Amino acid sequence: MLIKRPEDIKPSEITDQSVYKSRRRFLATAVAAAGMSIGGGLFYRGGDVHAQTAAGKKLAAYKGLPLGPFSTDEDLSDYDDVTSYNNFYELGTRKEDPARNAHQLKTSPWTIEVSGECDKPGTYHLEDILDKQPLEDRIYRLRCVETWSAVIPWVGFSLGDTLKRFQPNSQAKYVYFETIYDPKNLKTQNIKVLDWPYREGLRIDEAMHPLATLAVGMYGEVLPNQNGAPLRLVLPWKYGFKSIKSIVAIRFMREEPDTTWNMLQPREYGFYANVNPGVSHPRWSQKRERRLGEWLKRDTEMFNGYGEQVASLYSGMDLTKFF
Ligand SMILES: Nc1nc2c(c(=O)[nH]1)N[C@H]1C(S)=C(S)[C@@H](COP(=O)(O)O)O[C@H]1N2
Ligand SMILES: [Mo]
Repeated sequence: MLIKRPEDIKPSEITDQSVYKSRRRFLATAVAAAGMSIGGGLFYRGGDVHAQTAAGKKLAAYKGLPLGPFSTDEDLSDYDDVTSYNNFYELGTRKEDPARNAHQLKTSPWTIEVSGECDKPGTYHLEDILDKQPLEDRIYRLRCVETWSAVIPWVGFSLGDTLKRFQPNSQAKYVYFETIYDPKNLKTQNIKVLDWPYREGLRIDEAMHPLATLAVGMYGEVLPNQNGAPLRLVLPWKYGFKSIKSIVAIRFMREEPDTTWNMLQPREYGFYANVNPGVSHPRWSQKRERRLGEWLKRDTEMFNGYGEQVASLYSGMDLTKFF
């Protein structure tokens, strides 16, 4: 498969997103005129945005994908909000920094170093991984620990199926991920705001869950750099910090790996980080959340609303202890 990276896309080709947005604006205006309310993202379903583009126009990178498992039909968050309000400390620590510094991240070429308890370790090109994985539109919620949330149509594929290709052995109880370390270009990595590189981990059964996603795009397009290009995790039942961006290394491990936020503040951020309105962050309640683009807060759901799918992973565990 030929992967379209942002720098390969000519300006004349970047039409889909603007068509998508202007169409939404048009419909929003029409509905407002009719005296009704409207939510975001009523019009994006499994790639049909692209069917709406004018004939002959270049289509976005990822179109007409099947809808992935457990996708929500809630209103989508606005593309502009999702790409301008980010946590990505490699590109700066304020929410507006990652969009502004996005150019600091060089996403081509991109390789992923696979190591540890597996039979097929090695250096894999991103293209090679993508060649083997059927892409889907996976419309999942993302809930940040700072109590904002979003509904995003990710373009992604199964983390578990990808990991199986590397043939983890019976010692592989955990899997560890690492983000790019490139202080020459990623200027914030010259400051010790955290112990670079950013790192995350999962228990192997969590990683094998069908909701666990590797994403390469969103809204039918290649991932913008500020959202974790070219390859990131999406774990919709966990707080956002588990969804590590711009992954360059995967390691199968026997022991629970170190994880960035747990290393920084173990009292505040646990290894599991499952969305749980019943367990407060020491400095704030986790009971409510604000959807990007909305004013009123809404109640946060256990496991971010994915309890039916994932609760069994944690049966018998005290989730106030393993937070
Ligand atoms: N490498 C890396 N990954 C990261 C982060 C980061 O700072 N660096 N921030 C995390 C946090 S706290 C959140 S809430 C999500 C935000 O993803 P988004 O910007 O696409 O909404 O990315 C996560 N992944
Ligand atoms: Mo977060």
